[in-house]
Amino acid sequence: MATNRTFTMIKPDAFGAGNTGAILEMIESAGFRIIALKATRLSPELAGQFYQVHKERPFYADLCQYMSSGPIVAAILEKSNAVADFRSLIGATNPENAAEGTIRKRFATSLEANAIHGSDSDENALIESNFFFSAFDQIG
Ligand code: RTP
Ligand code: MG
Repeated sequence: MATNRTFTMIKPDAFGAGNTGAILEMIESAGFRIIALKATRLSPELAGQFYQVHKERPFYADLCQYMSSGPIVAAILEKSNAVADFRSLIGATNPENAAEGTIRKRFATSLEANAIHGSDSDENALIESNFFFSAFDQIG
């Protein structure tokens, strides 16, 4: 399979708990190459734009508040089968259902505060990457 890319965010709960280094280590150990990386903080408006696909969902307002509650780390990652393999590495949305060895099993504290985001398609990976990074920020 051709090498391709996904996008991730280490969410405010995991960043605030000091788990960024351990999570990046799991990501690199799983064979993902970091193409772009930054620590930043979303305003409620930017969080709302990022998750606008969920704007009709009952958890949308809480999600925007939570995702803007503290700093996050955003990254673009490269690997063969990147989107699907990264979703496997992070585990189920609800950490109660996340498999052993996944990032959410190890670091998530609730359904909302679930430590990490992973793109759900190649198309969304590109949209989400461009939301945070210019071409200049990305190594080749
Ligand atoms: P993500 O987009 O962050 O990688 O998570 P996901 O695909 O596994 O889950 P998704 O359905 O896209 O939901 C986005 C994020 O919203 C929060 N959430 N809260 N309270 C709730 O019922 C609820 N459901 C989802 C989680 O932070 C989830 O990751
Ligand atoms: Mg999602």
